[in-house]
Amino acid sequence: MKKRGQTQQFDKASFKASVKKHLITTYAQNIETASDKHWYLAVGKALAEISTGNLLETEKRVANAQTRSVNYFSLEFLIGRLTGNNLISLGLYEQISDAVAELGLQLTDLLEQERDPALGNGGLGRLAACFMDSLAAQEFPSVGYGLHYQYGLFQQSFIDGHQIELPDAWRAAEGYPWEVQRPELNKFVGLYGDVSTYTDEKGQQHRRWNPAVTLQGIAWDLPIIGYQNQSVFPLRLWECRAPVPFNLAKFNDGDYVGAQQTQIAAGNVTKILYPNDNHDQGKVLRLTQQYFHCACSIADIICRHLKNGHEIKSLSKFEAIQLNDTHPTIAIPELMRVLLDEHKLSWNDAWEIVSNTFAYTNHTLLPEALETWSEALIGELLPRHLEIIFEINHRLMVQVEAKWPGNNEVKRKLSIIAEGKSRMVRMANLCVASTYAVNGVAALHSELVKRDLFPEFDELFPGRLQNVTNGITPRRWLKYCNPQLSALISEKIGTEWPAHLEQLEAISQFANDTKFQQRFAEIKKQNKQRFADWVAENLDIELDTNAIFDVQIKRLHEYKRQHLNLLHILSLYHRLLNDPTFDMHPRVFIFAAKAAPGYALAKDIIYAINKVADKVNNDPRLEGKLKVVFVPDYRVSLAEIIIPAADVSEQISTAGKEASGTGNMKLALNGALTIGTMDGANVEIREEVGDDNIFIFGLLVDDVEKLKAEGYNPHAYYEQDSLLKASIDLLDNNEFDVTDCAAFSNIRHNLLEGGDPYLVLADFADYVNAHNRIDAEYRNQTQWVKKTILNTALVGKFSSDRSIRDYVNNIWKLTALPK
Ligand code: NBG
Repeated sequence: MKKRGQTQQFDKASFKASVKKHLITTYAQNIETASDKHWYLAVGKALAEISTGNLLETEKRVANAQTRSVNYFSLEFLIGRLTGNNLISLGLYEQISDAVAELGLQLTDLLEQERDPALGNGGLGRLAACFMDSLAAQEFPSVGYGLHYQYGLFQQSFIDGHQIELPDAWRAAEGYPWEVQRPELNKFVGLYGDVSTYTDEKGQQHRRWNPAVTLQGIAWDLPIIGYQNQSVFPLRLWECRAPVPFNLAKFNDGDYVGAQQTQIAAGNVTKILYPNDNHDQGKVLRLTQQYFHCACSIADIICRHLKNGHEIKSLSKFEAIQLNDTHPTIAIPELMRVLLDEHKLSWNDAWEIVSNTFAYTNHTLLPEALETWSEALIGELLPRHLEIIFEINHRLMVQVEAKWPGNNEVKRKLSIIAEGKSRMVRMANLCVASTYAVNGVAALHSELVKRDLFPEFDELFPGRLQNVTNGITPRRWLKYCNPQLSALISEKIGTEWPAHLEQLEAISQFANDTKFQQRFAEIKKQNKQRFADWVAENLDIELDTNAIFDVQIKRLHEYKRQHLNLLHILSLYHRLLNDPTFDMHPRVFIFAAKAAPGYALAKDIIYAINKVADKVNNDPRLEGKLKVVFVPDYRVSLAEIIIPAADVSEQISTAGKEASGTGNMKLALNGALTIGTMDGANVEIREEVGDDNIFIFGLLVDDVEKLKAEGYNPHAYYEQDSLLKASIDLLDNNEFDVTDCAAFSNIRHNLLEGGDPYLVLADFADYVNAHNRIDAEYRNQTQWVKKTILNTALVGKFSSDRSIRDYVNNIWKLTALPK
């Protein structure tokens, strides 16, 4: 038997033969004329052969281990390109690079052919991908459950500075080489219809849902390859189709459109990923997606459980289900329905299982992101589920009455059903009432979940509310994306760190070592050059790598305050032109961000940044000191070249609004210094790297609340601070070549007459000060490089391996697979 727990065994000759075989037989290409794209597909397929074998092997080991698995339910998995990363996990990067070189090809060119599978919006989806990687790296039995969207997050381009959205067909016409269909796992899912009561042969009454519509769930597996351990776990994505391909009778009658209607409607369910980050749009199709996802996944878990020879009653002993935000909450009533109506369990037995199976992660406090669904809509689409939700709520209200007798106010607050003109089902309340653990995603956020969002629930269910600070996978976010820095680290501290990131601390002993500093700085410089070359080639903007590369990359949202960054840029522009004594080290401000298509102000901010960029990049009076680059179509593969090139990491959300952030961790790990507010995981990053190695500014959570309570007046700041006034006024005059004047005035209006809801003006002065400190400190390169080394060295805590261990120990209670 081959020994496990090592890197994959590899036979170069047979690998090359397999690539050629796929090129010819799978993709019908001639060896002599095949394009890089077809070679990439063939290489992907040849590698997928290895991982699919290991996936089946791992499934058997999980079944034999007879221990608990976690099922990670998420509407989003922002996995990014798989091929390069999978090569790292297989431990075959060098060997495959050699093998394809012998075929006359360059591996890096082939890897560029892969389109990012953008099956997520932002941090929440990327976190799910990092978590899957860390589960596999540590061999914890796990399945990721998601949707097989035909189109991922829209592709973004700019026309005259405006965001344009195009469909993202992430799968090539030839298919995605890493995915395999699992037809034996396909499922049927009902919708609509009614509920009836019947009496069984034992004389017991039961409820039965008679759906009016049936959909089919097609199972696709993507391999999650454990880091150099040969275990492979599935990311199982459901595609929706109609059970019958088309209506033959209608077709024969000549009604060609009518004949396809059911198939079209079913196809729409998994057609697109909803492009909203931190925002709930409340669309019927979205609820349908959520239910379709949950119904397929719950059915799959139960099938597996029974197939492994277990009784239904022992479900929670073998399966935990983690709800990634409230998006898959409908899984709770779905599991109740299956246990009550299909397995004929009593309410108490079913509830015992459900409330020991589910756990829920909250990722936001923003009211507009907390999902609610109209009771009428749920009643129509899922009539049986609504009954079950009512019963859960009834029992919850009994508990509330027992704890706070006669207190209707607490009842109104905790109720799953919100009263009002149209009654709404609050998914977060349903989650807290039905799960055994609820967690926030950074220490500060988890405190606010307890203090502000669910204080009474915390009293009612002591200990249920917990914290698990987010993390990022060091394999993709250092080893893969920054190969030179990785090599330097390995040279100094050995090669174990990608699986034990806390070992990086040993690097801090070299922080004052001149030789090491030089090498560290040289690598940063080369990474800046790599990115500058990309920008020159793709955006036709020349960047000087001696400038400070100042990076803000994340979804565009008012609370993330890209417009605060913009105001600072305008202030520099103003000073460079008007203050002859002003001196600054050259800076390049780099943005990348998608705005939700329906988020008008976010789009205006993109437009404004683009217009300011056009001007400053071409204004000779600035002598090249100020450059602004807005990189279109932000995605994982772009993050992989921007992050290693960053000197400064902008994490400038209004305190209390960013639950955690994870880009902050990636940038610090790659040696960028954070300029940030005391928000989300910035607080913990500061704790780790120390006050001297981070630039903290701005109001604290309590200050924000106090200022708002006192009656915040942005005009006062505008009038009193001449630099702020000059910067805002630049939004108003004809300094920039603006065709859409409304976009500029909307931003100005939002900040002044609109009341500046995210306190941009209140934080401006302190933000400018922090930037002035950055400017001064960057000029002392020895000190600066020392700080960047310490950032890399001291952020080991933010490995998603540690986050997963926290979940495993405190929530999921899993055992790693035996070797
Ligand atoms: C996001 C938060 C981020 C956090 C990620 C992952 C949602 C609803 N929330 O701060 O805004 O890092 O979740 O936890 O997308």
